[in-house]
Amino acid sequence: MSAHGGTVNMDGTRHWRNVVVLWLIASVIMVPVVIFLIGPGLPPGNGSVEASGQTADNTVLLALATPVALGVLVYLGYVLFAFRERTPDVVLDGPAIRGNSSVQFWWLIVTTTIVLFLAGYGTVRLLADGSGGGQGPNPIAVPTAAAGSRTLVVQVIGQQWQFTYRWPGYGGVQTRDLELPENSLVQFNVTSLDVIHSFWAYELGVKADANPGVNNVAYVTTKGPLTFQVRCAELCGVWHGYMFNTGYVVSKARFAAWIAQQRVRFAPATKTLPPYSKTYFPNPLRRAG
Ligand SMILES: [Cu+2]
Repeated sequence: MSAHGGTVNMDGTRHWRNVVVLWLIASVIMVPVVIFLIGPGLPPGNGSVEASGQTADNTVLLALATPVALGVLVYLGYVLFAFRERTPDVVLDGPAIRGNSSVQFWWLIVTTTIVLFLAGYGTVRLLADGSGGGQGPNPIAVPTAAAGSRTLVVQVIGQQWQFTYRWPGYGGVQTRDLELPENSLVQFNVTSLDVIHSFWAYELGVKADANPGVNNVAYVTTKGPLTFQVRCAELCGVWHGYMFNTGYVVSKARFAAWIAQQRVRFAPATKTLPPYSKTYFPNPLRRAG
């Protein structure tokens, strides 16, 4: 034992220094690999402004987690190697990590700092430009562009077992498919007619619960043309797995032609629909009232 708080072992090797140096080398190599090689491939991709933000957040989280994981792996690998049994029946033990007040102090400082930073980072990012999640009927994280009149409102209606889409800005027509114009701010108003569903437009970075009697608002800002998958992300009954659509982000001209065509096609059905509303109640109490 040395007098330097266990930094030099009985064999004279500076184990802590070795572990730290190995950890730094591994981190300097792997963090750029994560940021520049793995990060761009992380979900959900760059299909919308919100999706890009989520991919950036996933990259930040993975880049932060990498040195933490490497610290564990390097430490484990080092002790397995340095304190292996060289001579039969002679075990050279390393300095004890348990009860080491210096390790305990830095453990608390480092873990507390990381957790508090992540709590702050997550809060700030959740409040940034809509973030793609459902925010309930009164969103607090409204994209700055939403103040203008150019927000496209699309109502997403979940029911066992399909999504339909209602367009209050286009005569209240209800469609079976979802097409959106490129480079546009879209406000999804998500609700359900029966049980709890979840509207998950993966490549758009949007996921919002569809609850009966609730209007759940989620924003997305589309980029260029895109094919995206819509799936129900809440187990909603026997045909839950069948509840999906393929959606498209298209040019503004193509969107205008598509929605005009839908209005004509579904005109007879539109006449029989209840007026557009934030929620629809097949609810006996509401009917009785
Ligand atoms: Cu469902």
